[in-house]
Amino acid sequence: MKKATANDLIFDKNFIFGAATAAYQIEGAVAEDGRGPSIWDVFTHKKGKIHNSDNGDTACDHYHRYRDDVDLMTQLRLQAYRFSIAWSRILPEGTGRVNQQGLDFYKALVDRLLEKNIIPYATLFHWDMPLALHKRYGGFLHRRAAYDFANYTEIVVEALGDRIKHWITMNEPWEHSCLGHALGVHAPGHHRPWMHMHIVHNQLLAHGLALQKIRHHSPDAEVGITLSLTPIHPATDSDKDRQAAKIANEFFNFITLDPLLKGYYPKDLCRRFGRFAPKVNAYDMDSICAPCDFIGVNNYQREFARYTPLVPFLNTWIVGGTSTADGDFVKDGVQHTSMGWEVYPQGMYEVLHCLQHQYNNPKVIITENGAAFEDTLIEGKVSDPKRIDYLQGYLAQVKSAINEGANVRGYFTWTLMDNFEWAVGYSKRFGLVYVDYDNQQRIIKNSGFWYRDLIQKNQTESFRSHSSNSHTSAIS
Ligand code: GCO
Repeated sequence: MKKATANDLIFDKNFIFGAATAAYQIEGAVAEDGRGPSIWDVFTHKKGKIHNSDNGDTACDHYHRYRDDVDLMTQLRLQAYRFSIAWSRILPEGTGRVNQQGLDFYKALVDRLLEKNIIPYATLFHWDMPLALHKRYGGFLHRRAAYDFANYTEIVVEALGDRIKHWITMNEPWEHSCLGHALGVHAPGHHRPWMHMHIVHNQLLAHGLALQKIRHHSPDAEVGITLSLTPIHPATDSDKDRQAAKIANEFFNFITLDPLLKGYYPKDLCRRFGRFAPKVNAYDMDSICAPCDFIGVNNYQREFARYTPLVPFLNTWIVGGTSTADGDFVKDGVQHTSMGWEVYPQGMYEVLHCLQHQYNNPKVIITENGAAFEDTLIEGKVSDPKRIDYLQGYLAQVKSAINEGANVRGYFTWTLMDNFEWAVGYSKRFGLVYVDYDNQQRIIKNSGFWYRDLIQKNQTESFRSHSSNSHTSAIS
């Protein structure tokens, strides 16, 4: 494929460039200033759950270093920053008593961002369920979590809604359910695959109820939800594998898109789950599919599906991609990241094309896209050409989709700085900024400088086109 040049990556003047993070992955300070524990605090301290027994106790120490981290964002010329709010910093027991110090931390962070003209995009749930609610009823296993989440949202929006005008309710409900509750490789580490659709449903309900609260308290705010969307291709051309890919797309992608944007769950999927399909009442669906302002898309790779009679409900198995390999390698001429994920920029286009044509072209913000590679710090520098190629390739596909009419308004790379990558701990580095965990030093990688230059070039171009437009109108 022809490589995109910087000129191919000039976007509309209102297009926003940013970077994303999540609370447990960067903050540390897990027992400070009244924060209550979350399921991740417990899970990471269980033996054998996380690579190298890593945990988020300190992470990037962002809780203490947020001022410097915002300065880094300024150096990168970020226009927006997506971060998440830790529910248990605000409500240490998940409900009830409010911890003012938790609110103060996010107020200070947001004030610093606003001072530097960086637009805050706040995610309200990025997988760190308060431990108290997990103990009380299993977190999103129970629909009570949706109501408790809405109350927590109300508290946050009342306190921060004057400063934050962009909200993301949930991050990747499918992954939280599948990885955490079905496969058990993420917190809370449960193995209840039959509950998967219920847990997804409860999170979508949480989104819908939170949306109502935000609309009520902050009518001028924009609200969206972030989904991880991964195109699934058939492993071979056989009819069975094609059918498997169709089911897998329903299972991975349409399971959230359909209810949010069409108001119902994929019928075939519900039939397959039978009595384990969610029991949906009309009120639930009205909340879930109430119009939100944007769909947040996370895309990293594609997957392949193969038919198998051995997997209950779905008769489908995912081959390639994440499940089979680890390490940064080239297979059949195709680069894979150090997560073992195939670099497949066209997948981004496929997702955006699907949203445009099958879902009535909603406004989209790419809320995550990025790659882990084996970065090394040599004489104070990190040269990471593969990450630059990755970002360039994916952004070019975003541009192609926009050229064909897709309604994409912004792009956040995952991630600002290397951080705690869940089950694989600190072994994988996704950042634009390298973190030396021995001394918490931050070093901007070459990809960070590349991204900064791209943002700057976009700003200059839009300034140029803006001034030439106003010139034209002045003489016409
Ligand atoms: C995700 C997560 C991030 C991950 C990233 C890389 O939403 O999956 O939002 O927390 O770190 O996707 O795996």
